[in-house]
Amino acid sequence: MIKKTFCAAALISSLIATSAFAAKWHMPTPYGDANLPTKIAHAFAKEINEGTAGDLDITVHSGASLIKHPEIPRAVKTGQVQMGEIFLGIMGNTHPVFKHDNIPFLASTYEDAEKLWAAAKPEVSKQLAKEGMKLLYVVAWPAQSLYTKAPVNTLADLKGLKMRAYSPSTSRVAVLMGTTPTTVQVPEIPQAFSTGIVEAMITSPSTGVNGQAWDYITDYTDVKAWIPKNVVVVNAKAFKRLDEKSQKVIMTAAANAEKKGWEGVRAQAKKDTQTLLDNGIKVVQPSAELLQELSAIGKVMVKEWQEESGAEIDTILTNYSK
Ligand code: PCA
Repeated sequence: MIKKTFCAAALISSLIATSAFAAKWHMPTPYGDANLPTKIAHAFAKEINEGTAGDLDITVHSGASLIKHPEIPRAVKTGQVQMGEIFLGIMGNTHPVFKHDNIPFLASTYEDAEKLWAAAKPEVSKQLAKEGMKLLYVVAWPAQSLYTKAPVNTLADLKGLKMRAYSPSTSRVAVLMGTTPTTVQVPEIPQAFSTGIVEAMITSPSTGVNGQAWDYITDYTDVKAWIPKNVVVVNAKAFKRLDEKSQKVIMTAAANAEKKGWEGVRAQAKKDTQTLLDNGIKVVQPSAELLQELSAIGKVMVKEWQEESGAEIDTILTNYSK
């Protein structure tokens, strides 16, 4: 009897402890569970759940299941959710600093992409803070290459095609390529191709594999034009309200996540390119002329970008060239 009372009391006090201190946070992400950034997001949340002994319990809602991708920045900003993952480029219309991410040949190796991120990070972080968000980490996608229904030697081969876009900058790339941009989110890619809404796209081998690109395209020209990133952010007020120990757990988990991303992306790129090949897609290296044409577009875009917001962009470019 005494024992039973004790157990009940222990149970009640543990319930009180849970309800008084455990915070339940929600973290919407745009892409499905098969993607590297989403796997990293799950591991990140787990590390925090364990590191705070359950005081901070983060649920990852992948594949835009809780909030549609374009709505995620606002959801975090307004505190509707506490954390979120966003493709950096989609914020290009909010502020030009986010556009560093989708410019052809500004950074097309993983080493340069890391350098570009180091150069852009202070400005991106500042801008996010103005929007009430704290930067936690980024995860890079494999380099972006060209998917088409016929071989491509030069841009002339693409003229007039309907090109998928996924950010303001990629719409601009499409226009400068002589194609017509249409914004299509990842889950809608297969249907957009089968209904003729788009006829070509530039994205990672991962997104191609994810959407079984072999069902609707034949050629993959490995231009590796840019290496974009997802960013994970936390609502600044929600972060401030946490005790110091929990804040530290989050920042350590964020640093681990970012490291995992840079380490994992190269192998992921190789593996997914092989899967494209295995499924019958013709994977070819780009012609020198095509590369030249695309890098000329990159130069135009850097110039336009500088004109948009001189001071911040010059800081990024100066940091990057060091
Ligand atoms: N996949 C995402 C973003 C970049 C990538 O490789 C997409 O295609 O929308």
